[in-house]
Order: sequence, then C-alpha cells, then structure tokens
Amino acid sequence: MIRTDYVTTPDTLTDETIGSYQQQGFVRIPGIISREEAAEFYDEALALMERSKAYSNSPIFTQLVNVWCESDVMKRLTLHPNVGGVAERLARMPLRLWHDHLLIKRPHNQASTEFHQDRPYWPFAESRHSLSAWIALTDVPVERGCMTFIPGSFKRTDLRPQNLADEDDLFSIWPDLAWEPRVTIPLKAGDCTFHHGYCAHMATPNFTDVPRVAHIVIFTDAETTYKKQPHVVTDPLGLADGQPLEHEMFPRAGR
Ligand SMILES: O=C(O)CCC(=O)C(=O)O
Repeated sequence: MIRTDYVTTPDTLTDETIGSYQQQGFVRIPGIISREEAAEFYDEALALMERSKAYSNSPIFTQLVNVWCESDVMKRLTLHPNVGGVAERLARMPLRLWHDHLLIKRPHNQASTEFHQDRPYWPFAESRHSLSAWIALTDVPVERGCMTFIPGSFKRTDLRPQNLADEDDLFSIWPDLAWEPRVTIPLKAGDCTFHHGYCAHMATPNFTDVPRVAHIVIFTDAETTYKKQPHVVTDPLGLADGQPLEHEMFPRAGR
C-alpha cells in the first residue's frame, strides 16, 4: 500500500516525466520519500557503516552492498513500494530488484566518482532495461557530491566496463562524449534521480563537513537472465548460466 502524501507517486507521475526519462536516460523525481523518512534512513546508514564490516572503502566513497539483508530499517527503503512503483512506470515494464548499495562520501573526501556507465559491470545475458534510483538521504547540493548525467548517452551499449576512479577512461573509449552537454542535479533529502543502466554519469566530491549519504536501489527487467561472470552479488548464489534471475535476492519491484 503506497502512502498518497508523497510528492511523487506512480499515480502522479506524468507522461511528460516518463517521456523525458525515456528520451534522456535520467530524470529528477522530487519527494519519492518524505524528509522524515530520509532522516531516519540517514541515521541508520551512518550507524550501519559503524557496525558493519562488509564494506569497501576508497577515497571516492564507502560502499555497503545489499544493506536490505542486514538492516530491517534499510529493507523498508530498498523495498519501498513508492520507489519500485515509480521505477516500473519509468521503465514501462515489470522489474525486479538487482541490488542496493549505500554510497557515503565522507566529509572533504576530495574525490569525484568519475564518468561511467553501470550496465557493463553487471552479469546479465538478456535484460531489456535496468535503472537505478539514487535517493538523497540528506540534502545534496553540488558541493556535497550530487550526480551529473550526459543526456542520450544510454543509447551506447557496446562499451567495456569503465574505471570510475579514472576521469579519462570513458572518454578515452568514446571521445565524442566529452563534447556533449551535461546536466547536474542537486537534490534535497527525500528526492531522487533515476538513471538508465547505460546512462553516463559522475558525482562531484564532498567539499562539506556533512557526510553525503545516498541510497541506490537498482532494478532490472523482471525477465533478466544471468550471464556467468564474477560479480559480488551473484558469486555466492550458484546460478546457472542463462537462467532467469528468479531468486529471493531479486524480489519483484513495487510489491
Ligand atoms: O554516488 C556516487 O558517487 C556515484 C553513484 C553511481 O555511480 C551510481 O549510482 O551508479
């Protein structure tokens, strides 16, 4: 059951907004959750970072993958019916969860997340669509590490995985992309952006005294099939090459 007092719900999403996502490969969605919910999830995210050992740390960000399996509080956000419901309307197809991750840029981290596409990292044989909800759990102005997208870049689907620690990597394999316009989207707590799995994007460093906490929920076509290749999420599951991603780790979205 979705609360009806969110700024954006699957029912209030306009055809214009869906069309803009389909055309550009990203979209800003105000109020996907309330500010009060964002504050609760922010506190839990920072507490989880302290108590969890299962994270990776780099100058760019601290990353905690599949926190929905570790915290009942974060599970409410990852499986939030408003997030999954809006994702399905944007993708125009049934979706399932691929995975979540918390990405925390520590104060004054000095490091951008450099331009990359997400989809080349993922072990999918067939998937008609995949997209990420990047949910701001605190206000994220440009100087705290918000996202920048390159409109239309999702149409390029033939590239190898790109190194998000190397500012030149994506442009070295796609030089024309460097001359395309970019769109930078600061967000208030509770707002999110959705971006297509092939949309090129980056995030600026955190120049502020406040941790930048974003929770990213990634969805893929409900009929996605698995391609056997190393990935931290699928490695422990023993999936067979080519099988559908039907597993309790990948529940259907918006249910
Ligand atoms: O938040 C960041 O620093 C980068 C996020 C990102 O690359 C993603 O959500 O795909």
